[in-house]
Amino acid sequence: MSSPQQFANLFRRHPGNPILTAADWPYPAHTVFNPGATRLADGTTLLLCRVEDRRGHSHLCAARSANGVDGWRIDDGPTLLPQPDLHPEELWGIEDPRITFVPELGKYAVAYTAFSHDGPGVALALTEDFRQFDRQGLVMQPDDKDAALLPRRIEGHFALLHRPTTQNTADIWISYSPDLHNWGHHKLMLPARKGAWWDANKIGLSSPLIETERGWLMIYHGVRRTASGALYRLGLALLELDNPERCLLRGDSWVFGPETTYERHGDVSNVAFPCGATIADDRDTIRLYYGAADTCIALATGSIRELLRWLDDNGNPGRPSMGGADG
Ligand code: BMA
Repeated sequence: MSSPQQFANLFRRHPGNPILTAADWPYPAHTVFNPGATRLADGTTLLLCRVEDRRGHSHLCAARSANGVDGWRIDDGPTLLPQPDLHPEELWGIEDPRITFVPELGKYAVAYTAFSHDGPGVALALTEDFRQFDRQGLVMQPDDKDAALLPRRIEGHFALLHRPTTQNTADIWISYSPDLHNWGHHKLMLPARKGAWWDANKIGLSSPLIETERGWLMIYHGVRRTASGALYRLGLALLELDNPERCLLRGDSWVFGPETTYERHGDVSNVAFPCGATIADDRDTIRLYYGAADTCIALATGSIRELLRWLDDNGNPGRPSMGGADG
């Protein structure tokens, strides 16, 4: 049994939270949440927000800000709508985008959840400007979600992290492709921990992996089912740069979870769910954009250096039988 871990306030909520709500939208929207995030070449922060309408279906809408905090310019209408005629897997909407800039392509890859009768699946679209999108269709069949591409090839192959639902569990997997169309070499990467842990029942990638000198920093969400519903909180792991299947460190404790009113109460209570993060000009400050209670968008900031230090002090390489880092 490992000793209790040190509590740290690794992410600080922005005092202006929530930074975006449906009331800010230029057209009718029920809720706005779970945004993908990136910084454009000129430094502008772009959020690709999930917007749910009153049918209960979601589409994506871009919001841009010079400082990533306020002064958001929101597209006048939906930026990316479901296209069920061409893509029946999008019949009930598109959700939870995660954005990766891929220098080799000179394009942003947006991995999102396409939702239909068959359940959630992973779809991919490429874009240069978040105005025109080149849809690649489903890349992982249902049930699968929480996906993001790595920004560069690993041993000659594109790599996608995703979260298939398998028998009784939902763990993070990695798959590889030579061309973004054909996918294979599927490997279990990080398992839900089972038992009495904060990340016992389901885990999934939060923002896309962050490349650091020490390895790929992973922020993931963990779900614990309780008598009064699910709790969504965040944990950290560090993966080897040239072989992200190898987990170097995984923290036993969660580092961020629902505490404030806007995280505790909403359409789905007790949810803090980031799909995107950006790095500030100092190359250390991380801005984590998250959906709060499936209702609005909030921001918390942290320091990559502090997150790595916390993992050094509190992470462990784990053992397969414990569902730890090497599991
Ligand atoms: C997950 C996803 C997210 C959502 C979360 C909490 O399974 O569907 O879109 O924010 O549940 O409801």
